[in-house]
Amino acid sequence: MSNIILESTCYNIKCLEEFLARKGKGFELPLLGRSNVGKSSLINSLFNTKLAKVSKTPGKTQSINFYKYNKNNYIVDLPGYGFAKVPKKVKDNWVKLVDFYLSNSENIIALWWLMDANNYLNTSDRALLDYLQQYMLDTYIILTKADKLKKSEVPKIIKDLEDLLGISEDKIILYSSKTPTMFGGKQKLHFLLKKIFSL
Ligand SMILES: Nc1nc2c(ncn2[C@@H]2O[C@H](COP(=O)(O)OP(=O)(O)O)[C@@H](O)[C@H]2O)c(=O)[nH]1
Ligand SMILES: [Mg+2]
Repeated sequence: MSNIILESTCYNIKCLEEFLARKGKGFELPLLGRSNVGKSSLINSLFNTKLAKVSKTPGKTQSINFYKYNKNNYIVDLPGYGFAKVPKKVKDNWVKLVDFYLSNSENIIALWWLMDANNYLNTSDRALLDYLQQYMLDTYIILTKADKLKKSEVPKIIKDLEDLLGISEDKIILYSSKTPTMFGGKQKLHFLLKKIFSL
């Protein structure tokens, strides 16, 4: 059984303001990643649901989705970045929405930054590095599509990310939505959720 529900989908600042003004909310955990990285698939496979729309067309979802998790905490699905064929207007809207949310929410407890394990820290990920630094979030790296990796590639990937991001190994998690048990991914992420939200 799934223990999340999609509570709000925000396409504009007004909607975000209304969400952030709600009383009695718990913590929020935003999920960020390049479009097509596998964010929706991760949400669905992690919580045994089909709530998140999976799509082959990058840059489609330009909304912030608030999934209520375990009574009053929230998993926050941020719109994907790095879309090549998207008009400037859409990109500007991404910055506006994500900026507003990250700057104004007082309940963000950590960040899950999703990167494709087969193409990590690519140009668009790197472009986000400086941007994210200003928010000083407790960041975890989730490496998606890990089913496409050779096991022998894993140590180098972990070392690269440790070196380039200054993030410790225990904050880097390999995950496959196709085979969630692989690398103990699903179990590790559920354990992490409990830790992050102090459940
Ligand atoms: N092989 C593999 N493909 C995946 C995985 N997760 C997502 N995909 C595929 O990647 C594409 C984008 O997935 P989606 O979850 O919609 O990405 P989002 O844009 O980040 O929400 C879809 O075609 C998925 O089937 C994974 O763990 N392994
Ligand atoms: Mg998605």
